[in-house]
Amino acid sequence: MEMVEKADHAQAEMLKNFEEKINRGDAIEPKDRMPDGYRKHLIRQISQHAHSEVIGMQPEGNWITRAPSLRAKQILLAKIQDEGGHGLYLYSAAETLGISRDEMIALLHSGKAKYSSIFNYPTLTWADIGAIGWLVDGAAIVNQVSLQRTSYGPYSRAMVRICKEESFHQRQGYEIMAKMMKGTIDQQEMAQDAINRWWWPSLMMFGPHDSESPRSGDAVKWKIKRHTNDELRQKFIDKTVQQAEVIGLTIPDKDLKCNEATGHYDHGPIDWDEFYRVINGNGPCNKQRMDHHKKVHQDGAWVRAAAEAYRQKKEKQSLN
Ligand code: BYC
Repeated sequence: MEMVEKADHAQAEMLKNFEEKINRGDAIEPKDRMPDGYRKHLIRQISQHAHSEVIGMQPEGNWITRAPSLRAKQILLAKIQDEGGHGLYLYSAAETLGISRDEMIALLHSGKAKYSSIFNYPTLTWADIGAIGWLVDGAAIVNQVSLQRTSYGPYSRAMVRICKEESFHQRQGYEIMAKMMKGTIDQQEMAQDAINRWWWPSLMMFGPHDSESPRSGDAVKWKIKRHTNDELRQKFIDKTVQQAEVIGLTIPDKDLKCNEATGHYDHGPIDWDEFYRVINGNGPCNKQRMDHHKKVHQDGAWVRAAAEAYRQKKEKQSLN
């Protein structure tokens, strides 16, 4: 009985210290004691974020061989390489919480871990590469700037670097769209078609409305999320509508209008049936994305085995 009481007391003390830290706005670091729910919440979110970065390389990789100039190809290659790097920082941040890379990949392959809905749509034309950079990276920046102040130290620090690279990505996408809008009628139509297809899925990247978001309660309480899904979506809409106007693109939402009372753009309804279809594995490219990831992971097994053999050899040498 006494031992149970002692354990309860220690648990209550840990919770009190943790909550005080969160309330003061201090970062939680890997060696700090933290509630199990906080650890699990972060493992889920950070690993899903990492998977999104890596799976996101697929739709863009599809256009490396078809980029319209050497300059465009170099920029696209650099961008895709950055996304791979973001995945690696994020897997490392998640590993500090006590899960291994292998476990995270196994959860992805079994369908238990999600990745961003946006990467289950196909890239049909070069303008889609512009739309991804401008809208998808644009949406990612809005979310990630907010996450720079997330309460978990390693996640917050990874975000600082990632945001710097994402702003270059957003600009390269906007440049592609701006260039096409100054081009031929066919190019302008291609750019408009891309925004017609990518606009609504980009809004879905922020997740369900706050009233339908089961994870938000804990995330806000623990300061993992510093802004809610709807707040960030609104921020993205407000800044993107103006960018579209500057280059002559039309946002495909007939209900979109500036609300003078709030100072924000009101928008039409989002198709949440489509969102849930996609996150439950039935989007246009879910199967293709997962099949490709599994194949490449399997094909790369020899690289992981060689790296491990090299590590063991070095360890042995250092002991001699
Ligand atoms: N897609 O309670 P909610 C990039 C899930 S990559 C799929 O609101 P939460 C880039 C959610 O996981 C950008 N699933 O959850 C890369 C939950 O399901 P589980 C990726 C989604 O976590 C390459 C359920 O729906 N960014 O930038 O509070 C090239 C209920 O949702 C989505 C991040 O990952 C979605 N869109 O909020 C270019 C940012 N939305 O897990 C660009 C970090 C919701 O309970 N993540 N779900 O089974 C976050 O900020 C938050 O996790 C979310 C969702 C805002 C995404």
